[in-house]
Amino acid sequence: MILSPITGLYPILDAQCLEPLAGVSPTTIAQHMATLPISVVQLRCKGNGRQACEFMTRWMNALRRHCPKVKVILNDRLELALALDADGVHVGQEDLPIALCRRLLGPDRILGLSTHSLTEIRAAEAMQVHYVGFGPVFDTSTKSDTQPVQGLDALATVVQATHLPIVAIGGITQARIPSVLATGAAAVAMISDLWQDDWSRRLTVACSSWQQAKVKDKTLGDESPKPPLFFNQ
Ligand code: 3NM
Repeated sequence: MILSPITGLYPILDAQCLEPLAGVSPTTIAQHMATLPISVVQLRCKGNGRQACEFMTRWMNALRRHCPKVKVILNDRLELALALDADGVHVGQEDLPIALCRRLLGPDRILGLSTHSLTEIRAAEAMQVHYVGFGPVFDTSTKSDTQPVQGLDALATVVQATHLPIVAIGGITQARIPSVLATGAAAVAMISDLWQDDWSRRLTVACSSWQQAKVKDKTLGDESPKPPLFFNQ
């Protein structure tokens, strides 16, 4: 039994957003991640099958070698997750049905689902998912087919309404981390705010803002009311 890795910064390594950093190797980024309190990352590639296969294989190799304790979740590509022995899969509402994903993944691998309303979260509660993404919390230009912006109040409402860990996503920047943490969200998923020229500083700062905000939250006596989630592994 291990404590849920879905906590703190949940960086998404998105193939398109990483393109401008093509000169930086996955090894360099993975080595830096190994120095930070990061427990989970997601690999996301919306390219064709071959591009996704190459991208995810390259990153899996670098992450397994340099940060073996970090859980690696693949966006959508269940077949690659099995082939590459990833730790889990994240799917959207329109992707493979959750029951089928769970059957194929087996009981232990992490399964996450994107949601955009309390109704979708209620449905997720009856499924075998470990966490739900909820967003977009703020405006984002990274994903074009997103639902309307939800805002922090809606995020706080769904966090209170469910036992599932909520990963906040969409338009999250380092400056917004404290207000997202204050809602009780388990983790913050970030893409575009991380993958800039100064990615290394941004990763470090995002991790430390989360930790500082958490310490402040605890000092104010507002510890998360939710029990920790355990995985059988
Ligand atoms: N899913 P950024 S928003 C991949 O609302 C994704 O489900 C979303 O990227 C959702 O951190 C989003 O650059 C993009 O805003 C998040």
